[in-house]
Amino acid sequence: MTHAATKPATGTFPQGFLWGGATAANQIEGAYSDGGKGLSIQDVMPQGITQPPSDGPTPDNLKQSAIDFYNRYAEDIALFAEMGFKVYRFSIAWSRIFPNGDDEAPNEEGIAFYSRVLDELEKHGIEPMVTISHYETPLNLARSYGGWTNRALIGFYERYCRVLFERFGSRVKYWLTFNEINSVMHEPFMSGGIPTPRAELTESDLYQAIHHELVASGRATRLAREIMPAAQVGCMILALPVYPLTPSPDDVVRAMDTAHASYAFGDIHCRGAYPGYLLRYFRDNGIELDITEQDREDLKNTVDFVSFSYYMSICETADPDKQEKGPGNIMGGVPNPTLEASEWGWQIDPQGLRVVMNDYWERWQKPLFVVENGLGAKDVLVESDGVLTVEDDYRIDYMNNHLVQVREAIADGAEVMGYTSWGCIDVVSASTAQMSKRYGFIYVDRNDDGSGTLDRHRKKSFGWYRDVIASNGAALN
Ligand code: BGP
Repeated sequence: MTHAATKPATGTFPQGFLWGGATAANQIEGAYSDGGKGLSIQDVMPQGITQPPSDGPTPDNLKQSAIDFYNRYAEDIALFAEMGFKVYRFSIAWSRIFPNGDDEAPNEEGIAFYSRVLDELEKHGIEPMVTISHYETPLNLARSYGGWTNRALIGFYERYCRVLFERFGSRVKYWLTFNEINSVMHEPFMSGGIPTPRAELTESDLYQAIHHELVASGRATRLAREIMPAAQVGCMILALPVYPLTPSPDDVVRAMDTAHASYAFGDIHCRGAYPGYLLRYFRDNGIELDITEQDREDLKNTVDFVSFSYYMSICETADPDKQEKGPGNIMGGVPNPTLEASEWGWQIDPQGLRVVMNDYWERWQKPLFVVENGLGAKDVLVESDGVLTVEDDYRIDYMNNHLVQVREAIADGAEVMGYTSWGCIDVVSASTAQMSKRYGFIYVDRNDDGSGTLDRHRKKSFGWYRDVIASNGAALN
């Protein structure tokens, strides 16, 4: 690949490294029914993944108004520019473009909104990176079609992609097909728009849904190449390095099996075919999928780069008495006795980031992009020199330590395109739907009960990240 033409010296970041931040439409925009937008699955998830979905929108759903990015995008993007962002990763809400998902024609008001966002980014010289589907499947596709269990979604998704590529293709170079695609096995509703409760779904149902998403991703990649030859398309994986809890070979094999369950998504996206270990799993478990010849061709449209989120690592063990899982990013796993955890119980492991980057680079030899990483923490707004701020040294430590490991992975030889921290401005949490789980460099005055002015305040980490970007990483400790 051409991105990093020259290898950086040990301890530095490549020239042109894309520093920035990431968000998702449903966690920031609000205005859930404005501008012709239809409902998405998020409109019936007032408690995130902690409770079953509601029948319809409920007033306690913070995402319906979120941080009002829909109206305040210009102010927010100006703050990103002040930090020196080179790239901003955001998602397009499918239900703003196709309110019901199966509409024949797109909603022009939705297109106009994202066009205004792109204008603003261009004004500040910030490269856009678009996630096409980030946990916000149109509700109608979930309720009337069964979400991604239904092959019909491939066609609806392709139609949606065609509109995005035709309308925005000359302005957006970096595209991600599905956010954290490997999470469908664990959160079928949020990740795959599948309304059937997890306990009632068979593994065949889930793998069939996954297959449809993978085919859709391949078709989107082919379409992107036809319509926007200069574009780069990436897959997006929830990265979760798996360590054996003990040196016992039984634990090592168990860790390998768990790791395979996620590797499969990268293997298919990067190699264009199902890996042997997954075919074996299907055989051993009586899983038979409907895979057409055309599907096999579609899967061959492999991605240009691999993007991923990284928050934590997990352990695995074969010991039946130690199977209890700790909390974590969607999947969780057996806790690591050597690590500390965030206030939400996600174990903090900066070196795991270097491990996973080496692993992915060696496995797929595709450029990597860290598109999510950060610390969800409770922040306290204080006054300092007459300005409201947050003294978030804990966040600075977390991010510094992770970025040092990105630098190490680059020194190890991994080709890395960029880094976008998650929730660069405070957003509503995906898993808990709380505002109080904050990741941002920018504090948003909004509380879990919906109160607050929505004013924005620069945290201490704001200036720290600005210095890191301005020095291309040299300011890291
Ligand atoms: C990832 C999602 C994001 C995001 C992040 C943090 O799984 O892609 O949408 O929210 O995790 O998770 P949470 O919001 O649950 O703290």
